[in-house]
Amino acid sequence: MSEQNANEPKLSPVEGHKSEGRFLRGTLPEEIADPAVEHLSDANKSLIKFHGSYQQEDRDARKTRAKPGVGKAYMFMIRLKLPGGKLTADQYLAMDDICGEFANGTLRLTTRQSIQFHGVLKGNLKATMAAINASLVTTLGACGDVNRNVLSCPAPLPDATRAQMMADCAAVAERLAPKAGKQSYHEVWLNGTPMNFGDATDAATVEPLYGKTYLPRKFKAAFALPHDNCTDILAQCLGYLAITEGGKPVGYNLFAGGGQGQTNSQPDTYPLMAQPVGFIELGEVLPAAEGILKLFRDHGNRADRKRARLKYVMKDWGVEKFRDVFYRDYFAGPRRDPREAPITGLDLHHGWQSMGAGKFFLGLSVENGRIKDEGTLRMRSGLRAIVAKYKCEARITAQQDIMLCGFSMADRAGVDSMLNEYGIPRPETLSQVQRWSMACPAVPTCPLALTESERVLPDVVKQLGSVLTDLGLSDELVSVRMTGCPNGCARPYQSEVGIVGRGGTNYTLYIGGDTYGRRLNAEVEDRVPIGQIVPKLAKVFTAYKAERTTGEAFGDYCDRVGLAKLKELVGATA
Ligand code: SRM
Ligand code: SF4
Repeated sequence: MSEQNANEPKLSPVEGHKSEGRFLRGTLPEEIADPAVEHLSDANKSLIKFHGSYQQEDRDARKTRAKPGVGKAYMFMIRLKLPGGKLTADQYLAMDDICGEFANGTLRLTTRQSIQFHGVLKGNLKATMAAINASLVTTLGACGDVNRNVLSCPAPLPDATRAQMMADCAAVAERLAPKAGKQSYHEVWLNGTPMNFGDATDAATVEPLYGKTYLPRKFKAAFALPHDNCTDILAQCLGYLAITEGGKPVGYNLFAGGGQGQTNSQPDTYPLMAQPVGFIELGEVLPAAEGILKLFRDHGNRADRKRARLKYVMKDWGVEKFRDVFYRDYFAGPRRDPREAPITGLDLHHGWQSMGAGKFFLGLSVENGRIKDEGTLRMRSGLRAIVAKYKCEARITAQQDIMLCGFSMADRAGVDSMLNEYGIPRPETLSQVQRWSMACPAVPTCPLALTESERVLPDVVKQLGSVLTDLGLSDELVSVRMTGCPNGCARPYQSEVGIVGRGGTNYTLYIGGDTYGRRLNAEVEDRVPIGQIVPKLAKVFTAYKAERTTGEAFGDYCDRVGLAKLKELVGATA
């Protein structure tokens, strides 16, 4: 166990798993190889997350497996680490193969520009990891108490700022990746040479940023543009907002301390928006990333995992102290005030758009990020066929959507006809509310889910779409995000409508965020039965239609009229 002063709060058990885990190895090779081990020990369950995998169970199977002697249907989720959400055509096709061979036949695009495989059996874990790595994609650090997938606007538009952001995104991902942990990863999954780190090893030499106990909790970073906040940077631990002069990138406004998750039973947990720290020049991107990460490593809470995020360091210290400590102890460059650069937009990057030089990309809306074949909508087969035929690059957005990139003008008609053949809707044919909606996976895979999310949001969105059409509001941009618990994986606290699982079929209703991710919404009513969500929202939209000022967005209207009026409109019971 790591050494601890008697006056300090007791460390969380996960700190023990990390410090004794020999740089993420634990006894994973042994437990994974042993067919008699049906599920992992607690320590290995913690450590496997750093390798990009979670042990889960099929919650749908609980009823049929309730008989004595029949255990849980254990399975694993695997998450890729894909900085900026980029995949070559061959990598995309390999991931499609893998989901068919080893997982549940679906690819799940995530809110952090990645892909998850669900339903991988323990006996197939190694083969799945090997197949992923054979495509030169890793899963190391996709989960766990390290820097997670780094986000950047994936749109291949012909502008120097996005290209700079993508390069900086890759550089930050590489710099903040585990080093000794990478050797464990190789040993566990790829039959690499067993590590030889004795207890006397200087942790800071082999794992220079993290040491042997890594971070107190996960760490998240993203790049965005002021006119296109498609990565929701204010929800991140670390955000880089691009600053340009004369159309050229010159640096970034640095933000820190954003995050969404909260816990019902713990009122000192809440979503927070990231705060501006200062302006950095382009050459300071990596020192700034390291500095913020080390500040978190040293000052984050290692006793209470519910309060272990960087956002609570920011909240508890206040932004002035945070800046003082960062510039004094963690950043060698000059202290500069943030530049004036308000966030003014968020682009979903849907439809056909020019990449310049005669090339085009196509942004498609993927409902809740789930690429599957169901009925006449054969999204998985269709995307596969298009990628195989045109060898186009795939890019995943932080809004759970996908772009296919690199077509010529002559290719476009053929691609459009393949979309028709496979029943894949063009985004412009979908309702605005569907395009702007997201849901987390929740049941049946997520062990933390209190309610359904991904499987019920389509119906809610359909009903809401009809209400908006009847009110003549179908062209308005309204973001609706649903999660199966308050952890906030679909970032529901900064959308115009947030629907958060409470238990059974009841949800907490949040209203009044902003389509561009600049403001938190507010809790309007708790424990709303799912069937009442749309009727309650209809009342607010009716009032919005009657009372909005010219050009006023729905979220801005709700923010202006205030919580008391919103509660009255929905008939909140408490
Ligand atoms: Fe998340 C835990 C899914 C983005 C906050 N998240 C989980 C787990 C792994 C459940 C678990 O711990 O056992 C979920 C797996 C469900 C499943 O069956 O797949 C899960 N989170 C997801 C994804 C797949 C949701 C999605 O619809 O895409 C996203 C994967 C992103 C990725 O590729 O890396 C995902 N999670 C987020 C985000 C959004 C973001 O990062 O921009 C958040 C809110 C931002 C934040 O971190 O504050 C988020 N996830 C959480 C939390 C709350 C953490 C906290 O501070 O309290 C948990 C719970 C935890 O870590 O203990 C969690
Ligand atoms: Fe699971 Fe909750 Fe995240 Fe949804 S929000 S995936 S239910 S942890």
